[in-house]
Amino acid sequence: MSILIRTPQDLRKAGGWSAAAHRRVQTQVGGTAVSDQDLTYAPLGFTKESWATFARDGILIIEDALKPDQIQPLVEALEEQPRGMGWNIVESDPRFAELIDGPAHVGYVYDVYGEMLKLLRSQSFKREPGRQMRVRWHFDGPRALPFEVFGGKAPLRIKVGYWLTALPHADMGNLVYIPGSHRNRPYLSQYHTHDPSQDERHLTVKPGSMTLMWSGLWHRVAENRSEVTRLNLFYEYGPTWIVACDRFRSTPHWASSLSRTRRILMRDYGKPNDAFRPPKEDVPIYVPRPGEPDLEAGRYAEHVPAALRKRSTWLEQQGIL
Ligand SMILES: O=C(O)CCC(=O)C(=O)O
Repeated sequence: MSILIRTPQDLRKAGGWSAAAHRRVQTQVGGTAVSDQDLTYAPLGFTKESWATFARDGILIIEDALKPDQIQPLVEALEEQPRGMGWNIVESDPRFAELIDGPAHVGYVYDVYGEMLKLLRSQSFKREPGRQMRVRWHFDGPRALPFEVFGGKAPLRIKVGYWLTALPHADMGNLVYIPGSHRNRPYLSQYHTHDPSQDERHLTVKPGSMTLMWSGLWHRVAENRSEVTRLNLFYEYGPTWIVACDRFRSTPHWASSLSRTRRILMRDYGKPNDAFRPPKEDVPIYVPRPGEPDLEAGRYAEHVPAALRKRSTWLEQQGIL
């Protein structure tokens, strides 16, 4: 069955990524014919409205990102994790590796980091009742010279959260955050304490919900006074030139077992300069979505290889950056 898809709106009508985005496509990228094996276009991510909410609040909450039958295998994989907090979990279980390019979220982070996309960290959390496994107020990333100093229009890291157990109310080991605190707020009087803030919100979500968090958002973790263990996963992304914080290198035989897209997103490069200029075999990760404007059309002479050309992100195409 073929579906005629010319624009992202057509794709939405066709049932979104699950129905159409993983269809094989053949296209021209930067003047080079890519008639390649498994090249697809990225699942849809932000709309102008959802970007505006994310930019305003520093957090976007998307319900039902995982279907019910996707939740249980992840719960089982997480329960098998030996520790309360797991790092670089994608290497520890194929059920977690599947999410490196998880179709519910990868379109969002691709909209921001485009062809430079990298998985910076994957983590699992089991926050058990009664355990003092809390985290004080902080924002993610460097403290002495925070990412936001370099420009606040887009985050330099986005943390995707998958919530596998219900968090219907506060004090269940919830993520606690201050909406909008990623904007012009490098200081917080409660920094490095568990003291409440009058502006804080406890994240309450249904299982299967997904969150996107801007790297500069102030957050902490509440005590878990319930009888339920909070189970969730974090997959954090940024551009390739930001260092990963859960690994130096991937295990070679594991990395070589990954699909092309997943292998690229791990960015397990032996040559440091590849972090700035990814090798030509890793370009492109995704081909342009149908109907996506080509801002680079006509800007390069033919001899410039595709891997050395700019390719605008969704944020740039929308005029947001
Ligand atoms: O577990 C959470 O809700 C947040 C954890 C956290 O603060 C962090 O990883 O930076």
